[in-house]
Amino acid sequence: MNYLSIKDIDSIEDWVKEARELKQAPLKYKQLGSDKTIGLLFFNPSLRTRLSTQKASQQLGMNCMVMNFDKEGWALEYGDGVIMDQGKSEHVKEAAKVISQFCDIIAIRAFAGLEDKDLDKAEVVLNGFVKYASVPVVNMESSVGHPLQALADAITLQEDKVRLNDKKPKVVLSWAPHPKALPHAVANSFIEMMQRQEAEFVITHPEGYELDPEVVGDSTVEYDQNKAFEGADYIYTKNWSSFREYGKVISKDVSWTISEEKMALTNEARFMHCLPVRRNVVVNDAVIESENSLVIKQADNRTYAAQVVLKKILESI
Ligand code: AN0
Ligand code: CP
Repeated sequence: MNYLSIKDIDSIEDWVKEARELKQAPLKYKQLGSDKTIGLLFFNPSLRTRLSTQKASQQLGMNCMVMNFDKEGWALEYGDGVIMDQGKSEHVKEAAKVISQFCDIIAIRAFAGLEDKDLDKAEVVLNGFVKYASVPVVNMESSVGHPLQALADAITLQEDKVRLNDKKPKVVLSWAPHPKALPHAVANSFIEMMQRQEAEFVITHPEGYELDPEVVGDSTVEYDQNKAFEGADYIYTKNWSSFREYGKVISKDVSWTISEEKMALTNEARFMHCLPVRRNVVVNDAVIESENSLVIKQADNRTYAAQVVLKKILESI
């Protein structure tokens, strides 16, 4: 069993329930992973994913090895039949097989390059490992998805929404400005997760920031951020670069920054963000520091999202 996208979850409701049970008793399955090893391979930086996945594996009794592949590993080739006389020292065909001998599970972080849409959609790194590894693979944010984040977000929403007394929540995914071009992965997986929730779900962004139509499907898109925020119970904020003008920053419009004035348009909405976040660019200090900010809880739930995923994989091997 691999965990590559939200599609690998058979029942989000059941997984969230199980994650919340693990949160109550994190060491209950300490025997399950004894004598098993997970290898976390990072091709990009991380704080939360790295520490929460490590912690989750340890709470399941596993050994955990972490490798910053971009800095410590050989530069990998992924193409078939390539004459490797340039910068790449090793092929994923060997690397994945070798790592599979040391690890019972391989987890990979490899962001989108944001230069070539087709290359990113092909998930060259993640799928290279899936193809040539002989052990299960976990996605710790790939070119097009961040399913551990979206599962943690589902847990956070489930915990918080009790305050709404069974009212169907209005959840808004809002683009916000950012100086650098960022990937679509977090937004994509959040959308895929929300499409499977009982909620009124609205995506809002400036014109030109439409996400992959294959992901958005028939989800509602509202170009007027103020209108989208009306009556919202949750504002989930994320910057992403343009998908159409692939990887480009086409607007840094600060009127999209999440401010107290914007939050005042909502139904006392809770503010959510996956972190890391640039303060006073994406969200103002007052909003992220307010009592309605869930960002620290979201990060905490990353441990239990990872733990339920690893538990299910361990049970399958
Ligand atoms: C990354 C992104 O937007 O995909 C990771 C988020 C979890 N963020 C940055 O690069 C700032
Ligand atoms: N949210 C998240 O994945 O954070 P890191 O990039 O710090 O792991």
